Formats: sequence, C-alpha cells, structure tokens
Amino acid sequence: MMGLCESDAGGWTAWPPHEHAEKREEVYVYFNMGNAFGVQCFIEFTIVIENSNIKGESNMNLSITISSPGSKFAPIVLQGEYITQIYKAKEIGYKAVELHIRDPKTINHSSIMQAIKENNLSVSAIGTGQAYVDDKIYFTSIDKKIRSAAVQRIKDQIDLASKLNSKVIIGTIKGILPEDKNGRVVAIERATACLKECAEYAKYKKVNLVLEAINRYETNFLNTAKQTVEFIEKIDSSVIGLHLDTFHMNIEEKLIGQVIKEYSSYLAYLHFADSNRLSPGLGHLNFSEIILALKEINYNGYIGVEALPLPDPYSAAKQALSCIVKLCN
Ligand code: LER
Ligand code: MN
Repeated sequence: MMGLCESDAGGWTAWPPHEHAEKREEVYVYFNMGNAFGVQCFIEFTIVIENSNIKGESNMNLSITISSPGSKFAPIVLQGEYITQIYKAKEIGYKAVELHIRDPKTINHSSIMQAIKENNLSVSAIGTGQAYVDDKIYFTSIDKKIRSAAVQRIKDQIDLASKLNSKVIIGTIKGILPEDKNGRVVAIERATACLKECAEYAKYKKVNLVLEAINRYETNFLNTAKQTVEFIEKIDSSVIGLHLDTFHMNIEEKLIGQVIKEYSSYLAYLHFADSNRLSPGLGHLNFSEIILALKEINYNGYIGVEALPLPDPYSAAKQALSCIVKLCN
C-alpha cells in the first residue's frame, strides 16, 4: 500500500488506516509538515534464529529478560522501553532476549523486530505473566469472560512469537486454585480447556509453549516439575514443554540437578535466578551442579536470566553472563 499524507508539523499520520506491515508492505510520503517531510517504509519479515551458544563444550544459550516499564512483575533484569533495552542487551554481550509483554496488541511489532534484526539477536521466549499480574486475567478463573480474555491474550502472544521465532511462556497466567476440593477439580478442568485451546492454536502457528512450575508462595497450581509434567501429559499436545526456574525449584524441589535429569525429556526452557532471586552467583544455589546436570542431559535450549535488577540492571546482567560462561567453560 502507498500513501501521500499531508499533515501539520510533527503530525505523522496516514490515511487510509494502515497497519505497519502486519499483512502488507507499505510506503508513505509525508509533506506540508512545516519545514519537514518524510518517507516511511514498512516491510514484513520473519526473524531467523541463529544459534548463539555459550562458549565451551555445552550447547547452552543464554538470554536476558526485558520488559516495558510500569509492570508490577519485578524480577526482570532490563526494564524500560523495548528498543533501548534490546540495544543494551547486545552491548552487555547477550545473543538472545526474553521479552515480557503485557499485551502484544499495544506494542509496535515492526520496530521491535527491526531492533532484534539490527542487533543480530534471537528472541528465546515471550513472557506473559504481566497479563495476570497487571490485568488479572487467568485460565482458572470462574468467570468465562476472564478465561476467554486470557486465552485470546495467549493467542495474540503466539501470533507475535511466530514472527519472532520464539516460544511462549505459560507461567502465572495459568492462575490459582480455590481451597475446596470440588472447586479445585473444576478450576483444573477450566485451565485444561484453556491450555488445550492455546496449544491447538500454537500448533497451527508452529509455535512452542512452555509451562512453568512456580513456587507455592505465588500460586497453588503446578508448583513442582512432577506436577507440571503430569499436567503436560494430560493435555497431550506435542507443542507444550516443561519450563523450570531455579528460583522456584530452590523452594519446591529436593535436588535441583536430579530433577533436571529426571524430567530431561520434557525440559524445553529454563529460568536462572539465584536463591534470593538475584543473578546467578549472588545467592547460595549451586550453579555448577545445575550446569553439570544440563550438560549431562545435553540441554540445548535457552536459559533466560529472570532475576531482580540489583544492584543495578547493568551489573545484574553482566554478573549472570560472566557467572554462567565461567561455569560452562
Ligand atoms: C513467576 O515468578 C515467574 O517465574 C515467571 O517466569 C512467570 O511467568
Ligand atoms: Mn520464571
């Protein structure tokens, strides 16, 4: 689509309604904008992932979490406007990013894809927890409208993931369970139906979902690797894998390395944070044992650093990278 757009100074707008390369390529020429004029081009492209392995014998890939500002969800290392943070991730030395997005319909896909491409980065996964934390939508809700909104949100994330060639994390959006036994059974059935619908759509879009085990202080639904794997088996979809997070495992599991090995055939994604949710090496988790277990199972998926941005985002991101690279070598 092409357009000639007459406007005022600073008024970048085009008519008829445009979509910034969601479905078509577009070119606009802006004129009569004071002493400025502009040419704007949008072109659809898909990001092709190149493997970005940490040096050493292992085949592990490290990714850093990024989210837009203003979310109540705290353990994200790089917070702020996506494009700036993408450049920062590259500058610090990461080859992949994990993007936490509240609602993909409210962000500019093309400019994010452009920044990812310019920096030769991969997108390991899209984090979806903000939908639960900030918008209160989740799969176990008693309210059909809330459940449908949660499913639709994940479908929108799947659409974006198919362009970014990334996975979609199903974490806190799965929700919580009521206390009574019957209520729990019904809530699990609701979550099952929601996840099945998302999985079917993901399969159609050739996107993989990863289901995260989260500790008991954040949810009472799927806390351990065992519970999560049993649920994955029940859903019975080829596109859902197990997502483990060392911070949650430290609370829920007896031996982290052993659990990684036990469920290796399901393991599709990892979050790394230390016992205190700081970057690896700043708490008391035994990351050499964890890396050893990952090497033993020949894990070749991504490890997303999902840690608090402390003492500051730059130091937290650097600390995680140097700690893990050192342990992998
Ligand atoms: C929640 O604590 C968490 O670990 C996130 O990855 C959830 O999406
Ligand atoms: Mn996590």
